[in-house]
Amino acid sequence: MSRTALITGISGQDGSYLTELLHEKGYRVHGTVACKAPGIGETPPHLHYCDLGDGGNLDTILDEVQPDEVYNLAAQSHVRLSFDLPVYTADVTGVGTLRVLEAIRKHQRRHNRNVRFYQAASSEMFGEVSESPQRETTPFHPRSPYSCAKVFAFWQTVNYRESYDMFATNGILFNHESPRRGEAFVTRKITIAAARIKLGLQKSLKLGNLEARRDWGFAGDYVEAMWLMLQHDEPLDLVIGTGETHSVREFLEEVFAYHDLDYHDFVEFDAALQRPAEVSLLCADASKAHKVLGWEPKVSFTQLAHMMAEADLEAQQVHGG
Ligand code: G4F
Repeated sequence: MSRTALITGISGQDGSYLTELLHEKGYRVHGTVACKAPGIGETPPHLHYCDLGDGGNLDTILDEVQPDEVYNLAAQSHVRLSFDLPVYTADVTGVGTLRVLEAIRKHQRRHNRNVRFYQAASSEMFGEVSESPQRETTPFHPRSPYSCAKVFAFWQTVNYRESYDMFATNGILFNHESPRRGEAFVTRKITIAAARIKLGLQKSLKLGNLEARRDWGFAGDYVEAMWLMLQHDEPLDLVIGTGETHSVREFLEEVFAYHDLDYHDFVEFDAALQRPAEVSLLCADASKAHKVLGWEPKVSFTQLAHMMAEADLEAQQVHGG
């Protein structure tokens, strides 16, 4: 019998890739969107409006959908914005996860059924890192309202697992990008601007800290890890990343060089784009995920940068101007 999944925040980058993967695997896929979320990627067959800052209709949605698996991807996920909206971010990204967990716990009891839960935890929780690469045992030191909210959500997930014997897991995902990445994140901001500069549609690009280092992978690879985590025989918290770290400057160089451009001619520093506290270095040790799930990333840093550069060049040729 086909299984049913519920994805909160289905209209984001990860929601669209995960929907495609689950459809390929024969799932019925339902998703929640906040009222103002833009639709991207494949249109899911069953949409439900739900804002995790409220969550008042989660019980109804769960009773209606009767999911076997819930993927909690909904969040206010922009780190810099979280400094402007700290309470909102804590509510949606942190307490919102608790609202989902509590709704699942009650739903399981009402219907005497089991639901597997995936929480989109984040490498931002490691923050000011005490060791590198970061693994499951690396202590958290969050550096933003966003990552503080994610740490809260992480421990609530662990607590529901330990208190109520729920199949609740945390995927500690490092940065993952794609041509569907939101335009306010640095990789997509760069690939759009580089394409527009190449086509003569834009003259310059303003950026903040170019020295921050991230472990960037392809979102399409990472949703597979999410799914594998819920197929495993026991609920675990796992680090998912490539094990390679690159600076924002390196991504910039790679993308501009793809278009035969020198980024020095176009990029301007804008202090307003810096963060009150920065995460300087992230690099994953995903050896446990490899061992336990057999998961490995397939797309390299260079392939990712080129894939995004090419997709935005095509998009700007069609829709730019
Ligand atoms: O692309 P970013 O905004 O992503 P960030 O902050 O690493 O967070 C992303 O990855 C996390 C996983 O580790 C997720 F949990 C989170 O939801 C999100 O998806 O910024 C990357 C780096 C930062 O160091 C930032 O300071 O790029 C630097 N940066 C430099 N100039 C910029 C800019 N970031 C943005 N967004 N815009 C700039 O102009």
